[in-house]
Amino acid sequence: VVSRRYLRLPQMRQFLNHVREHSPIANVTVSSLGRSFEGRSTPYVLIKSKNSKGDKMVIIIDAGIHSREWIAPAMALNIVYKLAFNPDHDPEVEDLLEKFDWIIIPVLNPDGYVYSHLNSSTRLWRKTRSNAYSNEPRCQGVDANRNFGYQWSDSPQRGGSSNPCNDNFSGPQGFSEPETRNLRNLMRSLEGRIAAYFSLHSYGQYFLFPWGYDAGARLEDEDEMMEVARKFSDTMWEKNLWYEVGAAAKVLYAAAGASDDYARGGAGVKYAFTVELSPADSSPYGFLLPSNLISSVVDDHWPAFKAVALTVWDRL
Ligand code: 0X9
Ligand code: ZN
Repeated sequence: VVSRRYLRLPQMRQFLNHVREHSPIANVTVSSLGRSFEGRSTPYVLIKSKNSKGDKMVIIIDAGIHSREWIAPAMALNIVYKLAFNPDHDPEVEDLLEKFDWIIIPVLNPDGYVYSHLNSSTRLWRKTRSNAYSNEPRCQGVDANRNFGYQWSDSPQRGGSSNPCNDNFSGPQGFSEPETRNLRNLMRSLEGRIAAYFSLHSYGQYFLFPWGYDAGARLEDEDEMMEVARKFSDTMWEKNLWYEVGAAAKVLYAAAGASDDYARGGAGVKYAFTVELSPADSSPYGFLLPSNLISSVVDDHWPAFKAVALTVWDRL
């Protein structure tokens, strides 16, 4: 693994620069998607196979939309590591680099991530750190996963809120926040090239696809999405980890303005998923997954991501 601890943002940036300079098998670029509310750059990594030319279909993986879900950025960084260094000498990695270009955004909400590392009283911060809608410190921030502009709604029935003090505050309108616009702009720039999108969250062990905005909305290709999703849960089950799969609003709860719905409905990405990583719902750890478990989470989950990517390739 990259680290047996949860990295802070500056350490992550260092790691990404290291990867850029030293990957033996891939051309790695590290750029910024744009700035956050507090002005931080949002690094993303583009990984292309060294022995291939031209633009391919892209797989996008993001994490850290919610700052307290630390295992998600850790998983994303380790995916960068697996792809750029292939430490296990895995022929599937070579294959996946031939098939796709990979874009990984380890922390889409850098302000929140930094804040959740500040001290133990801010550890469970979920939102961004915008102070545009309230002067009260405890009411800062927008829930970035309620702020994407597809079927955006701030109604509580759809998992949102118009109250800045609420943890699910949707913002005043879709894409009011720089953090969500940063991902939107990337997806726009790759129009037609995005084969799959994975948004990493925690916790509960759910592998979800759209729609999430309303439990009554059904994808016309839900059966196909279910087949692809089962690749993930079947592969996890080989590690004795149980994942529940299905449409987000049905399996979990309705939540409008999430990134998966925007990817599918706004950016036209067929295979758009939200992954609620470990621990399981029943675990007492919740968001506070001990760092000594990072390496097993990474090694347990990587095969399932590979399996879904390969299935997506077969179906393109
Ligand atoms: O509520 C969320 O944003 C996600 N769960 S979390 O516990 N990580 O906050 C689930 C989002 C699922 N996708 C949609 N509802 N579209
Ligand atoms: Zn989340």
